[in-house]
Amino acid sequence: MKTAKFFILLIALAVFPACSAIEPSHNMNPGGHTGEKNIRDAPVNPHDPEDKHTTDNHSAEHSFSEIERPQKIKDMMASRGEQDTANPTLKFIEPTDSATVNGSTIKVRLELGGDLKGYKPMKDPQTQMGNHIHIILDNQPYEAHYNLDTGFELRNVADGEHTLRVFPSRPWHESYKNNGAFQMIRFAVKNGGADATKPVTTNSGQQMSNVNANANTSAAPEGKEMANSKAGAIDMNKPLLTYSRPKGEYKSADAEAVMIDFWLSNAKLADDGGEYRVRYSVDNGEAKFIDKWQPIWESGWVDGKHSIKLELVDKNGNLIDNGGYNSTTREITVTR
Ligand SMILES: [Cu+2]
Repeated sequence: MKTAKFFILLIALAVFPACSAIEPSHNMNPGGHTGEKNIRDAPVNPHDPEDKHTTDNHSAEHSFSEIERPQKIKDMMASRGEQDTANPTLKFIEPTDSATVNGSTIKVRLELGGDLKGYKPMKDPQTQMGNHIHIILDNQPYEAHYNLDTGFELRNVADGEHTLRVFPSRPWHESYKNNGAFQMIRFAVKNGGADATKPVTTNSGQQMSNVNANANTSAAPEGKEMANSKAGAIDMNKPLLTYSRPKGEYKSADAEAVMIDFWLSNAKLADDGGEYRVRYSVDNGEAKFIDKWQPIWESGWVDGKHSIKLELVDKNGNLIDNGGYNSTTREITVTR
């Protein structure tokens, strides 16, 4: 049976020269194989970039490879002066930890501190880029918060328990990883009356609504309609992996190298002197490992939807569970 499926796949690959022609199902479970077989001791770069569409023993997967930090990001870093060595810290002004909010709109107000070295969140009107804060409700994709003066509104948040995670980010979405940069709180919504049937924008963009319910504020806060979610059963003292990137849509030059970035709490990776590893896979493919807490860049993307899975595991490859947040799968769209 397995062999038969494999041959059907070979035929499919031969018939469709572009792999995007067999999406969308190919990226979820290619050929029915689980992607689990190579988990242990997987070499970092076993795929020859040249054998992308041939029909050898791993033809069902595209070949992704880890590449070094792209030059354009190095250039941006160089042009930012000392900012990349800053140690920004965040503090929740609102909501506070364990707060109960009556209403489905959650106002998030943050205070930035620490050794900033010129770091300031702000969206450049020309480039639509800039330093910003990543705000994560429960384990949803993050929202980008650029203007700390106006605050950010999470709208249509469902009744019940929630977690909120925040950390500062650079214009290219790489997070700051210093002590105090990451903050996490719990809060609850009561009688909020959120509409669970409301269509929610996908995670593919930063679609900011201009509708401001509060007519008295001069500058409208940034904000977003949130998908229906609730908090995981998180132990804040246990190892926690926070998925940050990739997210959304990657077009043309941006699709050449896609950054994988995350936040780690209460856990050190193997090459940082700890006992944990971050395991990742693309399109349910071969499992690879990150043993140092820093972003990596992957190349080899073809047009279409792709899934990225990030997990926190121990040295033996066992998942370290923490309320479900330590194993997160996201979908991105690539248009080259
Ligand atoms: Cu970002």
